[in-house]
Amino acid sequence: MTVYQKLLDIREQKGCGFLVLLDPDRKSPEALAEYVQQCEKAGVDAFLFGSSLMIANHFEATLKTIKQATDKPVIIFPGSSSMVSEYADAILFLSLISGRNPNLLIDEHVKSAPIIKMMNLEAIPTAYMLIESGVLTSVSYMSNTLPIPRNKSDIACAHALAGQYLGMKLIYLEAGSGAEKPVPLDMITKVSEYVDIPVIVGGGITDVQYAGEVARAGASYVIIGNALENSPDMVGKFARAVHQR
Ligand code: 1GP
Repeated sequence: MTVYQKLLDIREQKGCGFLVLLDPDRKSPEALAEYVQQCEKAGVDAFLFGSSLMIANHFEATLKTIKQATDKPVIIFPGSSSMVSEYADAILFLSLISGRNPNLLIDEHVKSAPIIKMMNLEAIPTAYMLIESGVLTSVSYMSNTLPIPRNKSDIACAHALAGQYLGMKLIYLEAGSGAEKPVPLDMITKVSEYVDIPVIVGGGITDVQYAGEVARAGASYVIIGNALENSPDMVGKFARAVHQR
């Protein structure tokens, strides 16, 4: 079964899936492996693995260690075309469709596609959309693109539908890691109702109640990074909030 099918099954069974972001720049491989086991026991459905910067030089070694620690899907969430590895279960093949930077609409893809094929890695075409979140985020700065204004759900809907018509399999509404304000609930509902493909929502979700509200607003998957890195004992509470939509 493909990882994409597994993600669809999770949404079907639980209403909303709970994903955790693992950042190799933040923890050692051993610490991440321990964290992954804790997350799996607490009800996490799958992991995204990546960073918009990648300072640490142990991408592959960390992935290998993580894969040995969990049976849940580990999906690369790449910050650039160099973040590809055969140790992952799949890769989000991201197009930053909210921006107008041609490198992130096609160029990085051309560089990584032959390597992904060679590694027999599952690529999941994903429409990645940055949503304004209060402060300039790393992903907005690094990608040299403007986010969609947070009060313009109609613009977000038009982008998401264009992504669907281009053949994307997922929409990712991203406020940015550590965002001051997460994606607004109203926008999540409107985009989820407007498109037929699943919607991932992440960035700046720090409290359990909001995570539940994101799920109830219509997100297919909620992704959390920072908030759990700082307090891993909260994983179970977030998982229950997301699954009880
Ligand atoms: C980043 O959406 C993810 O791509 C997670 O963000 O670290 O703010 O939870 P946080």
